Amino acid sequence: MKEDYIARKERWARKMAGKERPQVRSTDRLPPGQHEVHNFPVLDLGVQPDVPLDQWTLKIHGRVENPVTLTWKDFLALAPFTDTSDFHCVTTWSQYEMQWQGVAFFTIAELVRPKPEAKHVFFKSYDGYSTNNPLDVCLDDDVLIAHSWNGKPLTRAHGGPARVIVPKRYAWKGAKFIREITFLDRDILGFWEIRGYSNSADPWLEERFSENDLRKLP
Ligand SMILES: Nc1nc2c(c(=O)[nH]1)N[C@H]1C(S)=C(S)[C@@H](COP(=O)(O)O)O[C@H]1N2
Ligand SMILES: [Mo]
Repeated sequence: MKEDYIARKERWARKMAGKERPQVRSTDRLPPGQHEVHNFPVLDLGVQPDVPLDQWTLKIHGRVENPVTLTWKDFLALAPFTDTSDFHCVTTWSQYEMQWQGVAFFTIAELVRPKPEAKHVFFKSYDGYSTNNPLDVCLDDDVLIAHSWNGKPLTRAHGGPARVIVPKRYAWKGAKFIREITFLDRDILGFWEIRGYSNSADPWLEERFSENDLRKLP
């Protein structure tokens, strides 16, 4: 795990320095069962919480050496990160070339310093939503907490003030309206994960529903 962390950190450092070569994209970049859209649909639980920036905080805690509660000003003072990735919603739409600006998850990890037993991350949002990911998934060099999309501040509909983006997972694994990030030594399922959606959620493996879910049976 230690060596793995160092390898990830090196990749992240190269990316932060702008030295990472652009990803090689396959000509067939659409995951199975998806179709391409250009209109960035909105998906939520019917609530788009209004969080004024002077009241916004992001609490980051759990199995870490240095728990923090960031204000909006603190958040913007962290190293800026920009990345372009494709976005895949489990309801079958995908949108390519989404440019996100914000703070790399790796920067957050460096700030709070996960303890050795931290293996999982739980995300909670201002609308009551939650989701979970393994720590190694979060430490990929394209995962970030975004405050802007295609050069403009995130709208409330799209999860502003800030949202998590995990490009290699279905989009429900990225919490909009992010409020709290907890590092854990065990896995806790989030909002959709306890309602029958896959816990691993890899679009290339078409992991939409959990293995025990009846909807997967013929
Ligand atoms: N807080 C919160 N985050 C969320 C959701 C939500 O309902 N609430 N929906 C998820 C789902 S299913 C998807 S596809 C994306 C949608 O993001 P968008 O509305 O910007 O397209 O956000 C994810 N994150
Ligand atoms: Mo979704």
